[in-house]
Amino acid sequence: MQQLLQQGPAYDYDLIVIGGGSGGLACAQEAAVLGRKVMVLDFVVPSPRGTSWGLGGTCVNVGCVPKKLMHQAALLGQALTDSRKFGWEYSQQGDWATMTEAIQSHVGSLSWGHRLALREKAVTYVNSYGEFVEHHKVKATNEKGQEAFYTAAKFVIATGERPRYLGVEGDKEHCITSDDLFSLPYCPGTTLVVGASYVALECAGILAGLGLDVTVMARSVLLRGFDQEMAEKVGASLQQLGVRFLRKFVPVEQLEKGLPGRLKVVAKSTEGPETMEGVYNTVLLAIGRDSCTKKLGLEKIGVNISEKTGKIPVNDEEQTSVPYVYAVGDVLEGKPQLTPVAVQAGKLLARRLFGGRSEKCDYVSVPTVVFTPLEYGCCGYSEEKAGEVYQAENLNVYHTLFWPLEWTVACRDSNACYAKIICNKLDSDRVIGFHVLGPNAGEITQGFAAAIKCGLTKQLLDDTIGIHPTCGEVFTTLEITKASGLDVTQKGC
Ligand code: FAD
Ligand code: NA7
Repeated sequence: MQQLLQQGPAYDYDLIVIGGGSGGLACAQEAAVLGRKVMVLDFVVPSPRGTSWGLGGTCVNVGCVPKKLMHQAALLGQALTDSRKFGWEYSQQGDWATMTEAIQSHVGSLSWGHRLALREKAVTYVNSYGEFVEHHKVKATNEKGQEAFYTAAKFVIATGERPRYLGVEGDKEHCITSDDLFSLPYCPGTTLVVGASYVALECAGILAGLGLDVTVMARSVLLRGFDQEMAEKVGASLQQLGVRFLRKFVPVEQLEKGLPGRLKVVAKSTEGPETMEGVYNTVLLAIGRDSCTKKLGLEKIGVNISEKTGKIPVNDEEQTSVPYVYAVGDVLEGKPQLTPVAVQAGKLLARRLFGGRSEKCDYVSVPTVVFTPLEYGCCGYSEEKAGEVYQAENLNVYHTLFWPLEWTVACRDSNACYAKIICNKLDSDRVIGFHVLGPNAGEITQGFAAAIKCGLTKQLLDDTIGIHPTCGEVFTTLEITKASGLDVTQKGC
């Protein structure tokens, strides 16, 4: 009896993870490796258009993975154009169905791989929707509406987010979101992308890169939260690709279906009474994502969520307001919403809970990339934010436009690519912001992010010998500060 009391009540599992995406799977698998009895509940509510997918969450099924593969398809199209200058002769007909089938086949194999990995690690996977019904107890409802109940000592919420809709008549019926795009069974044709988030601009870039007629409707700035000088350059690079921008407009009226596959959109200016109309084959909404926290029964056990954002505030150990309930990934309030962040947080959480470790997830200076055809990579502060935190007079901003060697023969724009670092004069010119717009910016930024974590300064960059001829080497020879006002344009074709 004494022993039973010390052990506490017997639960079905040591840990139940709700949500089998990037964060949830990382946490569940690590806990299982550490010898714990673990269950994962994962359930995908189909999109209003009926799109659904398997285990693995957003990244694998409707996010990073299919997005990057379509980005690659768009880059290959551009490479074909360039290749003519290098003597290749090809016809340039892309086929939407072949592309999506190939991408979905890879996505399916990754999702299946996640199922196998859970089985190998003896994690119980249940394809059901989870919600708390009382302390330490969840109800799991499967596709057929059958219910089961499970208890656990600890819980991790990793339910992610889903795309938001406009709330105008006909939007759910007629519009698609990124949840639908990557497996769309037909070519979307002339497309209106609503929103100016990274998801919006990436989707616009992919479709334009694939040769479609694309318009972006942005109600205010591009890429809110990112460095605005870079955001405008990303916009300019999309315009060069043929993307049209309708700035400061929002769709306000009914999206009515005209002839088959033709949607009429009425939009209103955000600055005056002006309205405009357009007809598109496809309207893709990328106006933000809502956290999947509202139907989790959190109120039944007292887990606080932010009323405004629906997100879950946690302490620096990812613990919610209820001590035995933790949260990781996109549902977290105020944390970067990226797969590697969710994975790192999930893994470290399991190690702290069950492995006697103490390392916490470091959410500072997380690098990220916007995968528009001309990629934009960044790490650390935007110029605006650095100015707010350190005051503009305490910053040295080094910058240059650059012309990738690969672009010279192809005669591409000599002033589209841009490199910028923001350094703190009061701290040995330490690099506190890193920004690059150019080919393979993701690959470039990853390496410099490690250097920034090690305390990179301008002097260390100057002391680094470049790799020639690369785009990344531009950061080892930066000489011109913005304050000097010197010309950074490059001579082109
Ligand atoms: P998710 O991966 O979203 O997983 C949550 C899972 O929980 C889902 O399977 C969901 O169906 C399930 N679920 C929800 N509620 C319940 C419930 N009650 N019961 C059971 N299951 C439930 N990040 C990058 O790092 N790089 C990129 O290039 C990138 N590109 C992106 C592109 C797009 C279009 C989008 C939308 C996102 C992209 N992201 C990218 C972000 C990345 O996908 C997310 O940060 C990441 O998937 C978050 O992981 P998560 O575990 O929090 O949630
Ligand atoms: P964000 O970063 O929240 O951006 C939302 C964008 O959509 C932004 O440009 C908004 O403009 C715009 N928006 C929002 N509501 C509307 C309406 N009603 N009409 C027109 N435009 C609108 O969302 P993301 O799509 O990037 O998703 C965030 C997460 O997705 C990310 O962190 C990853 O996890 C994946 P605004 O700037 O507010 O004027």
